[in-house]
Amino acid sequence: MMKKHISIIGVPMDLGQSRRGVDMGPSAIRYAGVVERLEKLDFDIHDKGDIAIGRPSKNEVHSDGNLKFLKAVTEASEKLASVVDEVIEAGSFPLVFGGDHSIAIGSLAGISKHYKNLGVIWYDAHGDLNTAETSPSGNIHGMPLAVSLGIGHPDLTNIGGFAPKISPENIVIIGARSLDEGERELIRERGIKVYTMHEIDRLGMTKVIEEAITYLKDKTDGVHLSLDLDGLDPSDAPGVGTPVLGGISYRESHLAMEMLEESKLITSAEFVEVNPILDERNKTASVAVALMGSLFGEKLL
Ligand code: 4U7
Ligand code: MN
Ligand code: MN
Ligand code: MN
Repeated sequence: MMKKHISIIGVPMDLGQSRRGVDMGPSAIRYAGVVERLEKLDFDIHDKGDIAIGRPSKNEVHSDGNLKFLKAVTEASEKLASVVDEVIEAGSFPLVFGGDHSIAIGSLAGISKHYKNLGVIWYDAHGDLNTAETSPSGNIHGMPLAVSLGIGHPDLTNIGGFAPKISPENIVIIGARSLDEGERELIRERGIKVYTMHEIDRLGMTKVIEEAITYLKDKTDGVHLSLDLDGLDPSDAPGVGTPVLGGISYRESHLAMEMLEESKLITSAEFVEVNPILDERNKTASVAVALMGSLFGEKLL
């Protein structure tokens, strides 16, 4: 196999949610040794540094209805989309560090240009399928999957100049245990595949990932992994803004990453919602880095 290129892109964004601190996620992940770890594997790592995130003016909080910091999130998404686009254009694997999950709007905009049928694995306690109309919080980090389906404010759905970025039958959500009513409706209406904690407990992670791979393999030409650290149980990943009890374990997550690596299906990835201010001694960033190790082929023996 040719030595592959991974390009790291940090997105110090925290305007998609209300708990400040997640903007320090990229630093925490780098501090946990991600570059050194992945360099030990068969990859050339190019750390492109962080995208510049503009600070909004004081009166910009509720800029548009129930969409907090719409303008700043839109600008950051456009920037990220073009950086991700360049990285793929150059033949490198985009590995994006959040920042809150609103950054997936930009990642998916940049990535999906390059695929006819992009698949998405959304590893998360939440569906992130809200719109301004259904969101209980107005936080855009609860909306990126809906936005990528072309549902939501046009400033967001049209990032990169086209919509939608993905289709509902190419999505697999894994780890869901906190869904709002509007999200449930959207899941039913569009027939989105969801493995809630119930299915993970009942089938086991092995079967869940096997099924997800089978489901996506033939109909997609690339698969983006969007991993929200709150998909894991808060005991394993305490440094997140919206923790939900009863999550995926550290070990199940490793297994999932190892199986995805074996499948050779994943063509881009992002690790989001690491909040060092809420963390215990950088544990959550370290978990993220360990999972990246497995995703990129680290082996015990
Ligand atoms: B995350 C929530 F209401 N659904 O929309 C919302 F529960 O990216 C949470 O998955 C969203 O962390 C969590 O505000 C977004 C809430
Ligand atoms: Mn391109
Ligand atoms: Mn999320
Ligand atoms: Mn979440």
